[in-house]
Amino acid sequence: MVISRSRRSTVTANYAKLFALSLFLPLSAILAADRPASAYEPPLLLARQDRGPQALNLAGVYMVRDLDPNLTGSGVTIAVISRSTTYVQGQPQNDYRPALNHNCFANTKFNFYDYGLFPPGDSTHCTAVCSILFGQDPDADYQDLGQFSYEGAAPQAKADIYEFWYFLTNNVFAGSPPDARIITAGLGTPFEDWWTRGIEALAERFGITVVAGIGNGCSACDPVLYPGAGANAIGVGVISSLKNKDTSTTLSRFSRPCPLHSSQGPTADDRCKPDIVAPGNCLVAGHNEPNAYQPAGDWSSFATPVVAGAAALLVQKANETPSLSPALSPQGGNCVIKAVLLNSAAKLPFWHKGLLSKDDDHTVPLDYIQGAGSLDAAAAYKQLTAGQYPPGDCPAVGWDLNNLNLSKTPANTYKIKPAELHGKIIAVTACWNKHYNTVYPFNPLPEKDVDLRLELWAVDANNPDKVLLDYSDSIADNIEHLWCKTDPNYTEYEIVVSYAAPDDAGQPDQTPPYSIAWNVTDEPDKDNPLWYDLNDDDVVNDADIGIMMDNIIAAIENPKSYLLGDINCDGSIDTNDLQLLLDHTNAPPDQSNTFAETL
Ligand SMILES: [Ca+2]
Ligand SMILES: [Ca+2]
Ligand SMILES: [Ca+2]
Ligand SMILES: [Ca+2]
Repeated sequence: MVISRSRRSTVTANYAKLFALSLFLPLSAILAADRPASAYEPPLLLARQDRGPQALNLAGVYMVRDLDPNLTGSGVTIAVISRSTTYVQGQPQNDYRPALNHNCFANTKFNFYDYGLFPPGDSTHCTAVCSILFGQDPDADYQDLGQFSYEGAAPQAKADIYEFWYFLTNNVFAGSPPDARIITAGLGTPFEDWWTRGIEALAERFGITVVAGIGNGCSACDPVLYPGAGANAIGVGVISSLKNKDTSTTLSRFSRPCPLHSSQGPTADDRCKPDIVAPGNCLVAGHNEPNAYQPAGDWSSFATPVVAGAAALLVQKANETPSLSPALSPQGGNCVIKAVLLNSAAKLPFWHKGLLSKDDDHTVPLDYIQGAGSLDAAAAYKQLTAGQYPPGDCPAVGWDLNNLNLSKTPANTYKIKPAELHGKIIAVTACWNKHYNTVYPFNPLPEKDVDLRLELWAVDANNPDKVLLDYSDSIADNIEHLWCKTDPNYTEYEIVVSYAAPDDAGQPDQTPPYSIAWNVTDEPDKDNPLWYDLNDDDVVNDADIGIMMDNIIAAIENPKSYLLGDINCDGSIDTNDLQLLLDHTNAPPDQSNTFAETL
């Protein structure tokens, strides 16, 4: 292999860094052939080319529909909040609607809510969002992909499209909920405002699931955006496409969310955000031609309808299954949907709680970039349909919607016996709503809020002493999350949700409804190339080694920065991780040929 001048200088620079770090690793390892990251594709990444957008396939939405073909969004209303594209002297010009002449909307049941002061116009943004949610076109065609069936996440859902300012004045200000179980918005503001709190209040008062984009990261100069950053909403971040010149690859293969493209938490008041991430680069309906499709790009606005569409399928299932009806309850139904989506989310490589170090793992429930992880709609479907169980003996997968009472039941215990213990993780998520005043300016009511705590105990039937394996107790979040390895010495586990400070006179006698979801899942797959392909270019080579070494230094200089590279998940980035990366850069000789083609 001929090494170009630029590549040779990269390699030289990497050697210099190695020397600076006084590393003891054998330098010969770095001379190993590059390894194509594409050599491995986990099952979820395998594309079904006959339907799209592929982002919905990756997020498990099509798998849900395969598991339960009845789930199309039928009977579910989704309220889409859409901003007018044009403003004149601060006045929205009513161009907020999807392009109704597009083929994929031929059968969509749209209703529109606006002031009607100007003739309605189309919005490119709303056209894209609505195609991800409601689109249906069996004869879709796109240049690199050929013919395929375009299927939005919930094509038979009722689509209620609200002009943003109309929604704010008619619904939020008036405290009047839309006739919908789901509100979704691909917009936001960096600061909490009366209307973002008003949306929080709607979620709390009526149990409506609010799904909103978290913002587009440093490159768009965005901090986390409200209402997605609000305590009662589900804030959605975006997973980046793999870097590749081939559009069909960027539309079907994704890596991780990165701070450049997906805004990172925590919020100003130290809460974890986002809550969940999803791919956003969907093929979406074009604005001008009835049969045109185009890639949406890696924006959280388009990851948001992927999550909202998955939530719509869960709501439909709950609509049609009486035993799942608590998921629709005005008193905390949104918490059930949130707990189910977050607890079933797939951890992407390098997921960790809060900062890289483990010091904060008990007090920070989620990852500041990934939230609870990547949407896995099929796992969420299984989590929801596993059913509700009251405290006591429970199956290994389930959920509950319940209350605590300071004097009668200050704690609830859910006992599980996983069938398998080796290489397993017990995942538990609890969430509840924060309180807001019901009238403008919808101020928070912290005196009514509760602080809960989540614990996981290992139990030995022959020994009265239980072992506390893990706990999650944030003082700021209204969510707690556990992601804990099973201990093969124990077959029984107790999940305890309790008041964090039962002796605190400020805690309410009765908690608001909390939802808890638990399941037993597999440990992260260390063969996933995304552990080693640090720059998302689909190849593991010395560019990744360079990033690893930069990050080793940066982690020392700024422990609070969000950095990739803790491959062995011990809470630090160091030479042990570098060795693991070098091990995976060392490919068999026949794969070095594939490398040339991959580039
Ligand atoms: Ca941490
Ligand atoms: Ca807590
Ligand atoms: Ca790479
Ligand atoms: Ca490490």
